[in-house]
Amino acid sequence: MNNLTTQTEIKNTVVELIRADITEQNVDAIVNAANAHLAGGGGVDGAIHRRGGTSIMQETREKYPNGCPTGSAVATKAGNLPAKYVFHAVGPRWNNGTNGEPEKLHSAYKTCLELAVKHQCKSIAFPSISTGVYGYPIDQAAKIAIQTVIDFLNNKETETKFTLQLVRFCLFSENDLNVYADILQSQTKQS
Ligand code: AR6
Repeated sequence: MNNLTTQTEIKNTVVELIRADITEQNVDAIVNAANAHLAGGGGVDGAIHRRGGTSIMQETREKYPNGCPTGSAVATKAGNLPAKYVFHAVGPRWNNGTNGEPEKLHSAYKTCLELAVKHQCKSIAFPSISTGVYGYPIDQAAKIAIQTVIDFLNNKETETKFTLQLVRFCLFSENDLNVYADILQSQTKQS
């Protein structure tokens, strides 16, 4: 696993899609698909806490005892992982799509991008938030994920503060990778 499929550049920042385990990524920040209690769980969340060690959970308990609202994200250090930071993003649980899911998913991705700039990150890796346990349909979630990144990069304001050189999506299955690749291709053609 780890086959690079698609890479494009938006205003000097590379956006790429790979099939990979996010816990192995040597980037400044990786994003966790967490829950609002920051209580740990399965999927990416389980993998990050297993490989990152207990210091990550200790830090979330100390700094964010009330958890994190859906649609937002909070930062911790990354323990034993190669990354420097973990941004714990809380995506929405799919519930027909008529309960604010698109806005919440958009805002979870956007908050992570803002945290990356705030922490002066050069690189960030995202999993496909909400499309596992939370059941968000992959094609709809991928459109929001990719469009949020494209808009954020196109709208960046001060060049001097903007450190991000790489935004990577780590997809866990070939199907997810193909869905993201089709959407990245069509959305960068339009923009
Ligand atoms: N690297 C990259 N992607 C992964 C990895 C990994 N190591 N492991 C799983 N995926 P999910 P959600 C993919 O369920 O839907 C947890 O219990 C997975 O195949 O991790 O946002 C939390 O505590 C899927 O495509 O996150 C929450 O309670 C994607 O990551 C809840 O699940 C997201 O699946 C959050 O659910």
